[in-house]
Amino acid sequence: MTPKKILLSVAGYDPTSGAGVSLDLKVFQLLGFQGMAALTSVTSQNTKGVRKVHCLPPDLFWDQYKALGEDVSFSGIKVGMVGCGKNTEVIKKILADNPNIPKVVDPVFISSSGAWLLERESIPGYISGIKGQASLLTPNLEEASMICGIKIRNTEDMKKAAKSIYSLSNIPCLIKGGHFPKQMVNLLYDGKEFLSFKKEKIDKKVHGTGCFLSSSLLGYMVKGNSLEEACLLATQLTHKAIKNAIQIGQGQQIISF
Ligand code: PXL
Repeated sequence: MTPKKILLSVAGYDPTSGAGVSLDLKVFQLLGFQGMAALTSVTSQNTKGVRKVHCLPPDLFWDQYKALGEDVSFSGIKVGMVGCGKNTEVIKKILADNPNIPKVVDPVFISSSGAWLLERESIPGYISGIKGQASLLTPNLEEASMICGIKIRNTEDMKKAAKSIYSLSNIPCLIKGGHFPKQMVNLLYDGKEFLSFKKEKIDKKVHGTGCFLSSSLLGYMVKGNSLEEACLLATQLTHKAIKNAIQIGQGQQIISF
């Protein structure tokens, strides 16, 4: 049997496994990859919300990555929750250390329950620090506004924001429009043109949809799909996973597949 390709998740731990590294690893497995992870941070939370965020020391975070990297080679990297400003330096080093593989950065700043997963003041330095170092950025509407300062109310605003984020980061950008009231539009800007990926809106409060989308995007890119194809396939798979989401606790539903 040929060995499976290895994908690395660089993200935080969510004990519900509805988001964060443990969700990423399940998505990697679903798409036929071997998953590994370097943990940035640990949260305490349940389906009702995040209670605590603990950032791991940058040297421990870096050492997890180094130990794996000295032993195996990665075919792709997904970056999710960073946890704190100090760890953005380590993210920069990890991305720069892997120039030739697909890398998806999900700029996770705030949980749906309102907890900061990266301090607001660290956001501009994080985005400028990873300039040109990833294949795709996947902010939601709120995160996109935090990066570029543009308030997004419609698809025209989304286009302005995507262009602005591209000029700040030099990285193609897929803005996730799942949080629009009526429609679900993911908008891709690759520095040249816009492409939109639409689905009917599912009326459910589901945790972890952003993690699911970004890790499946990485999987589809590593399988050899173009950015456009990967966005289409990952939007469809995420839609299916949201449809299958289950009520497991007393708060938000979690993705199930
Ligand atoms: O969905 C964003 C997210 C990502 N990663 C971890 C999280 C959360 C939200 O709570 O806890 C670890």
